[in-house]
Amino acid sequence: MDATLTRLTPISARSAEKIEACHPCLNAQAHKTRARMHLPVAPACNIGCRFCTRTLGAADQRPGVAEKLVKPDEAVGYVARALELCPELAVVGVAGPGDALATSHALDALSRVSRAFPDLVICLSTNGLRVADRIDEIDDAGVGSLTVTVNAVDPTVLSEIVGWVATPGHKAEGEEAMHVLIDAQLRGIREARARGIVIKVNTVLVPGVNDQHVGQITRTVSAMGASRYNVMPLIPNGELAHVPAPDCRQVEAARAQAAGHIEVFRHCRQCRADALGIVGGEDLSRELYGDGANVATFSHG
Ligand code: CLF
Ligand code: SF4
Repeated sequence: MDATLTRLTPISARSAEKIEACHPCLNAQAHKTRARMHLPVAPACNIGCRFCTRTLGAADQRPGVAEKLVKPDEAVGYVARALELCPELAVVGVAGPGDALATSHALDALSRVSRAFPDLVICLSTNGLRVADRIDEIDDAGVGSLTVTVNAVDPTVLSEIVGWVATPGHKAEGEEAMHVLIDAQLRGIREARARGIVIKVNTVLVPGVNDQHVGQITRTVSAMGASRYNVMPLIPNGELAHVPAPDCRQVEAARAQAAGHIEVFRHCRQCRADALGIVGGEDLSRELYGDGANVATFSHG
């Protein structure tokens, strides 16, 4: 194992090389030794994924669940407590319950955290609709790693996965709306990369819809500047509850399509929106957030 990972040396914010070496969702070695926490601060979303169900419940172990929503001015206190519970903490991220950029909550919270804890990597996971037009705020908040969920780069394919897209003052459906989302995602990836932010793309793999499309997705996002790729098997829910989840063979086939175009991350555990701990290890979220009422939630990692 790389000795630099076991020493848990501080990470200076926004050094792409250091972030890639120390981020548990970007590096298979760091995955074993460094922890991440999610602040469930994003209350709303601006697109309608057909598989998304923001349901009640603290018990489910899947994206889409958190114990409670946290307010931006509570974020620093939660991170301080998380560092006590989990000294391996290296990354503080927002991955839900809604979209991190649909409201101001996530960037407000992360901005406070990056100023209070400059050695922690700041991570943001989003559907990508607002990355390009909020890039200055993202930069100012100290975001070092960004995940954009790109489920298709073809509007026809995407319209089977996403029902609607809302831009300020306008909510649209159909392929034209999907084109708006894809265009925003690709511009966002390009602009974030230009700011030195490390970019991972997630795809929710929907059998029979985008499982033959992964090569095209990864070719496209890699050309825009993404450096990591993660296949997230569909958890059948909502309008796509009737679609069976992909099996291991289908997930591996998707990863194989991606492999020639981008580095593939293989250790994702489809975290909750309030996860805390080493990925795959003990989840400490109940110790951190366990005092609140349940609310409708979702996340996309
Ligand atoms: Fe969280 Fe996502 Fe940042 Fe990681 S999770 S916002 S990039 S710090 Fe990681 Fe969890 Fe998989 Fe996400 S294992 S769901 S890939
Ligand atoms: Fe929004 Fe994420 Fe749910 Fe899609 S999965 S509707 S982006 S919260």
